[in-house]
Amino acid sequence: MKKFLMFVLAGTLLLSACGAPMEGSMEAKDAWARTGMKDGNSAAYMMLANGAGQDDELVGASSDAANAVEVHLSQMGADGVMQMLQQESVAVPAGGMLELKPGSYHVMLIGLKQDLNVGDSITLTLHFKNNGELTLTVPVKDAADMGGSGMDGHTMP
Ligand SMILES: [Cu+2]
Repeated sequence: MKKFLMFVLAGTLLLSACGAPMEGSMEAKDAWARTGMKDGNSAAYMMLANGAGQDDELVGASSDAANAVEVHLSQMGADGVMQMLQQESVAVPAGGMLELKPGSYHVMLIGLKQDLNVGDSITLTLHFKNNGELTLTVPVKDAADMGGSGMDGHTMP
């Protein structure tokens, strides 16, 4: 019986080793989220680097910090008003990067369950088509400290 257990354990270890990606995987860098008020909205930004050997897509996100989490793209509408369009999927090519930043792609946190103040952090899970999930601890920062106060995308370096 003991021998059988050892065998199962060894098999599990082997399996998890083989399940690891061979050429790295999806990484998120410099993640931060905007301050916000309970019942209001916030947005999270980061740089995604696809170190895996295949193209991937960001297909959604989830967090228990908000009632709903969506992937959005901000862009200037024909009427000169900034619009946010929900994205079903955003490509992250193999060996490439996807930058989520003010005025562009972002993870929208809709209906915050509590105030987000500078120094807080939230847990955010990104869902990918091929690389599964990536769970991040995202610090809350003042957008003004991050080089831009608005969503216009021209004030970020
Ligand atoms: Cu948005």
